[in-house]
Amino acid sequence: PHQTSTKIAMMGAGFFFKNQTGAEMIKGVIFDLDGVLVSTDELHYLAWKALADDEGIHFDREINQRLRGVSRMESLEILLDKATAQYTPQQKQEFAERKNNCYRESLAALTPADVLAGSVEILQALRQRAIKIAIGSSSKNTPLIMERAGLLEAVDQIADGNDITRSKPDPEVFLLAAERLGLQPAECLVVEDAAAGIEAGLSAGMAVFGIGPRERLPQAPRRADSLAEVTAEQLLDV
Ligand code: B16
Ligand code: MG
Repeated sequence: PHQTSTKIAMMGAGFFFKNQTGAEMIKGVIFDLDGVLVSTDELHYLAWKALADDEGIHFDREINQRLRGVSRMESLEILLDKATAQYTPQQKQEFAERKNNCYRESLAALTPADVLAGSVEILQALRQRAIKIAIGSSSKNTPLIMERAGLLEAVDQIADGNDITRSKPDPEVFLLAAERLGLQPAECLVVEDAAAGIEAGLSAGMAVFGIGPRERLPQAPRRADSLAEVTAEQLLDV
């Protein structure tokens, strides 16, 4: 009898946490940072471009698109695809540091005005609905960006490039964000602008919402051009 009542209670709990479509109820939203809440893409581009120009390597905005959501060292490897010379690991480390110093200098000028349209409204609307909010970013500069953008108070937890060993499309950063929110992966929704991030969210077993053009995010089950075009209800309606 005890087993039966436990089973009924568990079934009841399961029923309670599912919506009409049978999907898990979303209790937490994990936002990617660059390209979703803040537009730092141009600053990344200018810093990589300065490095490439210094080293006489061809680099343009089209190649830059491939760096979206990709870690710093992986981004450097993509940039070096066009290089004719071979570089030692020490030289690569120095290149990455040089790019990062240039990028961080430009972040000093970042202000809350650089927060992308619709972000603050969505964050507030989610808070009002008692939805937990986390950042799941590949960037090791996340703490600086969050502070400069004035977003630290708007989120409950942060998981970023400093916390992980495997970057997107590996799900590590999103699984860590969910854990820090105290939620199961199936209770979380990931909001991402990069194909690698969509893949990471899906393999984490989370609901996923893409921000950006369809051509860039063919794997995204749902998408919008920007957060300004979606309401909190639409985001949570999985
Ligand atoms: P950093 P996200 C990513 O951030 C950027 O989209 C990507 O372009 C960048 O290379 C990566 O962070 C690492 O950034 O050099 O600052 O550690 O989109 O995952 O928030
Ligand atoms: Mg991004």
